[in-house]
Amino acid sequence: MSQTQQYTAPSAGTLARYQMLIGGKRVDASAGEVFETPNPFTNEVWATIPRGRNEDAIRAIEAADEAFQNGPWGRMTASARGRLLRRLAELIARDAERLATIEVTDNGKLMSEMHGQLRYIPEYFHYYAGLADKLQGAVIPSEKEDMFSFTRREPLGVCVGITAWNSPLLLAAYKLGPGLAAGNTFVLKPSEHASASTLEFAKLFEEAGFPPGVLNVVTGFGPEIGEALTTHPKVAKVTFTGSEGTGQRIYEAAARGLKRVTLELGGKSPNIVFDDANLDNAVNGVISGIFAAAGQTCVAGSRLLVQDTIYDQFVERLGEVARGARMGNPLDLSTQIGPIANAPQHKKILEYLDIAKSEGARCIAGGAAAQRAECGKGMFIEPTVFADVSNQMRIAREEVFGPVLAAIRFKDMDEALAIANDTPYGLASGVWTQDIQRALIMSQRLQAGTVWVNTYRAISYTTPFGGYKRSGLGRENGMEAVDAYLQTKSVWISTASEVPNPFMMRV
Ligand code: TXE
Repeated sequence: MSQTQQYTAPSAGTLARYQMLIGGKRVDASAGEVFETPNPFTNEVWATIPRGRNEDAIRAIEAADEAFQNGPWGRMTASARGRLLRRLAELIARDAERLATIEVTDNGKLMSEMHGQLRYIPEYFHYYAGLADKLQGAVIPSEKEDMFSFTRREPLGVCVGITAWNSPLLLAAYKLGPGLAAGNTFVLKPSEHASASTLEFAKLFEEAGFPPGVLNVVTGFGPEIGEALTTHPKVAKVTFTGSEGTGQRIYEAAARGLKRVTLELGGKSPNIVFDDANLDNAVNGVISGIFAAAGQTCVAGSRLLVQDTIYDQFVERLGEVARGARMGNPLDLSTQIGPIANAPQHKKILEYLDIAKSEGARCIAGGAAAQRAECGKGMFIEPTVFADVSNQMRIAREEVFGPVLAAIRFKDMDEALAIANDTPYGLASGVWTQDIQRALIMSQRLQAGTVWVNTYRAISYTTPFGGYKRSGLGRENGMEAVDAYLQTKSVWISTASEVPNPFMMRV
């Protein structure tokens, strides 16, 4: 792909009309309702999405349950499940460009990033395809001479995956890879702000040869469709990526049915720069943490902690990069900062810019909606750097989810750690230093599910990902992720010729 290659939105000039996937059929919402989805760069409606409600969720859950209980999926060998996942991976790779274009049109992410993501997502499915037939139980060395015991690792049943708008397909891969490898069936609900790529992706399941009902996709607004998804008795597990508030509601609803839950919520991740760091690399690392994807990432390094000896010069360098960043059409490969994905998020970021200013933070770059010609009618925010931020300000405590950096000073490692850990969140963190001892101590003492040293925003299907504290529950990615989609059954087989005293427990 050349840097100058231009892409066009999938349905330029026409309105795409999407349908849900339930029980292997593409269907409208039962009530026939739809909602419109705008392209955040042009601000024009480009597609309609079914406005599913609880009754549609119930249809999908029943289809997933039928596929789990009675369909060929439940009887399929783990190796055969792996083969289907590998085929799916190949189809995603084949369609990477098309799927990436749809996601960019829907949520404004950069094509340069999405193309990379879509080429990487197949690796998730290859990894978990390989794991499918290695999920072994164990033969237990029983202390009872006449007993043969072993364990089986079995799927949970119907899993509901609820995803956010910032990376719908990547988040779906986090959930479907381990969940399907383990033998579960799924109902997936993408965000109402970016549903199209997931609906398009679902078509590949049919082509790959998955039995009907193994993956179902419903769409709609959380409050209108969420109750059935999180409380229906046939749902065994809910796995969610989104905001802390919605995560809490889902956790409460799922708890009433004693469902398993995995939650990946927001963060206020510290990116910490010591004065011995390679500062060119640190500048790039801080930029990638906060301005990539216009800051709309759960791991955004939105709190920059800089050692006081280099604070002023470092922050000024960031200001320069921010002011010079190329904004514009996300489909253009040379664009560095695209639009904000949706109107409520744009409004929320603008509110935080006002809050930061009223709290006394010093704005050294950006600080407003972008008015540049190349931004057209899109919902853009200028990449923003606030200096002289204290860790008690709201701009340092609450997730903004936009290109807004809050820069805080520290004196030494102890103070950096105290500030970094003084947050309700714990999703990620970054450390920039050339001192190995300091890097190790920091990685040990930072309260976060991920610590990046001299890098930022790196992910892998091989490496567990998830939050400490209020950033979530459980882990996605890596071998550990699959455990959350399995339950253990212990099987006891007596080799004795008779049953001993039936009035006593067999201990
Ligand atoms: O999130 P929600 P929103 C954060 C970010 C952003 C804020 C709001 O700070 O500003 O969340 O974004 C579904 N039952 N993150 O409003 O509400 C909803 O339909 C069941 C961080 O989009 O959490 C969507 O599919 N489902 C995040 C999903 O929950 C419900 C990434 C997420 O929506 C529901 C994106 C209900 N009652 C935003 N209500 C991250 N961790 O990366 C809503 N939903």
